[in-house]
Amino acid sequence: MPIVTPAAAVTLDEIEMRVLQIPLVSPFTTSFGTETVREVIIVRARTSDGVDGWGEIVTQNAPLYSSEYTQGAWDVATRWLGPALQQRGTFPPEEIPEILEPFVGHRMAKAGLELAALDAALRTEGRSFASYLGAERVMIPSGVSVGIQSDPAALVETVRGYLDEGYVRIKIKIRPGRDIDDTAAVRAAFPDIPLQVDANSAYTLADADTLAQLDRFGLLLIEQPLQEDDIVDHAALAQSLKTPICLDESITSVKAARDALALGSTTVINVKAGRVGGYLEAVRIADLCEGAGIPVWCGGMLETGIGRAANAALAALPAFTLPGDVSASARFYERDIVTEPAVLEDGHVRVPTGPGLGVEIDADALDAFTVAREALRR
Ligand code: OSB
Ligand code: MG
Repeated sequence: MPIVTPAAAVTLDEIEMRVLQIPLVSPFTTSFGTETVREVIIVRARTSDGVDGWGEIVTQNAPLYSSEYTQGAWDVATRWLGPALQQRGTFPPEEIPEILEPFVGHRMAKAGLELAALDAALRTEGRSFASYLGAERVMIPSGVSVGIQSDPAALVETVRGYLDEGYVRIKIKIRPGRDIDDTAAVRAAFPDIPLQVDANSAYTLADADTLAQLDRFGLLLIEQPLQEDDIVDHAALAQSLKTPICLDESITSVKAARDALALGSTTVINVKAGRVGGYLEAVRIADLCEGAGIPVWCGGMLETGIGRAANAALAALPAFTLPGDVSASARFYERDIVTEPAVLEDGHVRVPTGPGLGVEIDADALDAFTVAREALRR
C-alpha cells in the first residue's frame, strides 16, 4: 500500500553527522571481505521545533558491497545533500527524494538523511514509523545472516547456535571454493530448516555449473550470484537453475526492480532501504512486488538500533512474505546505541510502536563510538 497520510513538514535547522566505529561480537566474512568493526554514519536532524530525528547511513568503510563507502557518503552528505535539504526551507519528508534527485547515486547517504527527517516529523506528530509505512504486524519473523567460517564444521556449529536461539531462517554467505561443501554440511546437519545462500556478486555466468549443484539442497533462494549490472546474465542463469534467484545489489531502485522482473532476472527481491535511496523507495518496490505476486523480504546492513527499528517496521508490511535479515542486535553488537536494542522473542523481533522509530538513543554509547562529527546549520 502506498503511504496514505504524509508526514508533517519539517525545517532542518541542524543536521549533525557522526562516524561511529562499533566493535562486532565476531568477525563477519562475506565474499567481499571480513569486518570486525562496523563503521557507520549516524545522522541527527534537529527541526525548528527542537525535535531530533535519527537516521543511519549504512555505508561500510570500503566500497566492496557497492560503490558507496563511509568517506564518500560523508563528503556528499556534508557538501551536497545536507545543504540542499536545509536550503529548501520547510517541506514534508516525502519531498526529499525529489530534492536530492539531481545528485546522481549516493543512495545510502540519501536514505540516511531521509530517515532522520521522517523520524523527526513523525516524533513531532507522535506517530510511529510502522503505522506511517502501513505495517500490519506487531512481530516479524527473524532470519540471520551467517558469515563464512573457518571450515564447514565450524559453520555447522555457528548455525546450530543461531537455531538454538530461535532464528527461523538461516542464510549462509558463499564464495567460489566455499559454496557446495559449506551448503552440503549445513543441509546434512539440519535437513528441514529454511535455508538460503548469498554470494554477494562473487560469480560469473561461467560458474553456472557450480551454482547448479546447489539445486539439490532445497534452498529458498540464491542471493545475488553475479555482478550488480549483470541483469541479462542473471536472466540466463535463472533459466539453468531450479533454485530461485533473489537479487540484492542489482535492485537499486523501483525502476531497476521493474526491469529485472521484466527480464526474468529475479523471482524474489531483497528490499534494503539504504541500497535503494530510502524507505519511501523501498515501499514503492514492495508495492510493485506485491502487485506482481513477487515475494520480498527485508535485507540488512548490520544496522545499529536506529536502522534496525526502521527495518522491523518495513518488514511488518504485508508485502514482506519471507523472513528477513532483521535479527536481534546482539547477533552483531555487545553494546548498541539505543537504550532498548532489538531482542529475539520466540524467533521474532518486535516492531516498535512509540513515536517515530520508537527507540531512544543511548547518548553515552553514541559518544563512546564516535570518531568524527560535524554539524550543518541553516
Ligand atoms: O548482502 O545482505 C547482504 C551485510 C553487509 C552487506 C551486505 C549484506 C549483509 C548481510 C547482513 O548479509 C545482513 C544483516 O543481518 O544485517
Ligand atoms: Mg545480500
